[in-house]
Amino acid sequence: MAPERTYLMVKPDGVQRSLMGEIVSRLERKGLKPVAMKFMAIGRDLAETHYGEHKGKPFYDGLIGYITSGPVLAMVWEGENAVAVCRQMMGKTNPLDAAPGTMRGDLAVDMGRNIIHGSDSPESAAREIGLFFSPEELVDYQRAVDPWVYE
Ligand code: D4T
Repeated sequence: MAPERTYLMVKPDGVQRSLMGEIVSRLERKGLKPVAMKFMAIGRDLAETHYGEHKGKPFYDGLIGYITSGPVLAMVWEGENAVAVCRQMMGKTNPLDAAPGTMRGDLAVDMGRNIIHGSDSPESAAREIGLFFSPEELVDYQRAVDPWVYE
C-alpha cells in the first residue's frame, strides 16, 4: 500500500444542510483513513489563494462569496490512490452530471452548491493541505484495520 493524501472540504452548504456526518461516514465506510479535520471559517485571502486558478472566470466572484459564506469542514484523508478514489466518490463537479451513488449525485442539484471540494491531483492535494493545515496538525498513526482494507 502506497499511501496518498488528499484535501477534502465540506463546503458551507454541506455544513448548513447537516451533511458533515453523512460525508465523513461515507469516507470512513469506504476504508479511507482520517489524518486531520478542522471546522473553520475561510477568510477572503485564503479563498482567493485556494481558488486562484479560477480568477477572472465568470463564476469566480460567486465562488468566493459562496466559500466564505459560512463555516466549512477542512479535512485530510489518506489511502491508496486517495485523490482518485475521493474524486470518484464525489462525482462530477456539476451535480446534474454526477452519477447516482456519488456524494454530489445523491445529495446536491446545483453546480454552485455542490457540497464538497476534493483535490484533483496529488500536486493540488499537497498545495491545498499546506494551505489549510500546519504539519503538526496532520496526525500520524497506525490503524489496526488497514490489513483488512488493503491486501
Ligand atoms: P471544487 O474545486 O469546488 O471541488 O470543484 P471541482 O474541482 O469539482 O471543480 P472546479 O475546480 O472546476 O470548480 C470549482 C468550483 O467552481 C464552481 N463552478 C465551476 C461554477 O460555479 N461554475 C463553473 O462553470 C465551474 C467550472 C463549482 C466548483
